[in-house]
Amino acid sequence: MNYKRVLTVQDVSCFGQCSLTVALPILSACKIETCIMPSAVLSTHTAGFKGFTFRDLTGDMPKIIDHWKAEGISFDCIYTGYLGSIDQIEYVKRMQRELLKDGAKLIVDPAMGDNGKLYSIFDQAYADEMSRLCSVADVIIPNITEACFMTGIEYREIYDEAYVDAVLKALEKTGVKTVVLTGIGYDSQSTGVVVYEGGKKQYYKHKKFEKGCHGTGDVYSSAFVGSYIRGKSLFESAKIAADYTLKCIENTYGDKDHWYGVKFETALDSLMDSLK
Ligand code: PXL
Repeated sequence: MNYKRVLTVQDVSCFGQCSLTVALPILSACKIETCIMPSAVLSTHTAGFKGFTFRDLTGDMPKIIDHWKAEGISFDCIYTGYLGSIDQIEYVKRMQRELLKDGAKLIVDPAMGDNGKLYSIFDQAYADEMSRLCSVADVIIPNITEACFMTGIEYREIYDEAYVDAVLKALEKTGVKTVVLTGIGYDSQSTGVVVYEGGKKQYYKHKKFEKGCHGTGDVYSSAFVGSYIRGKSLFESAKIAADYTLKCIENTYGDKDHWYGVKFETALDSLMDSLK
């Protein structure tokens, strides 16, 4: 097996099953060496908890980059998720220039909003900077909310294929190359993922649960990156990640005490099976 090394840049939410506490185990289960650059340390994630702590680690980033450079450490992929500040986006661009091996990939999950709104700590200036990062990435994994904030297209809850085409074209106009657009559904019972590259669009439709679960974006992106870096095609990876995320939701649904995340550990065996 071709053993690959990924660097993932996102926060540590100590409680709440998202970002690094999800990405690290999922990528490891995909048999990928996984290194981390923590963007911030929070006591919990910011969606539903009150009074969470937030320690910004922006200042550590250049020192960690310099040390890795001095040690000759480099990566086959950099995968970014929730970042703590605009300055961190600049550091990710530096990591792309200075820490990626030749031909390695930058995969960006903008991880800044959902359901038509930005997460509490972000604003339009952050979304604009994130858009600039996406334009230099190899693959981006936005949901429709994030795509709208990056393109200026009005967010809609109900839409048709023409609307999604307009969003994809607008992303392309910003310089984006390859898009895995998540949470796209054209009827009330289904949702799915649109994969767009070089003017070609593919759609994987699957079952929709009535209520969304927190943290599924991070679960999806981590499984996508794991599968893609293990050598599966873009579309196959999008499907594998969707099937895995669905299983995680199924295994969590109905447990009212588990509102803050999904029990992603319970479906890791199926993800590993799909990579055999
Ligand atoms: O799942 C995205 C995410 C990651 N990290 C933190 C968050 C969120 C979403 O709210 O608050 C800290």
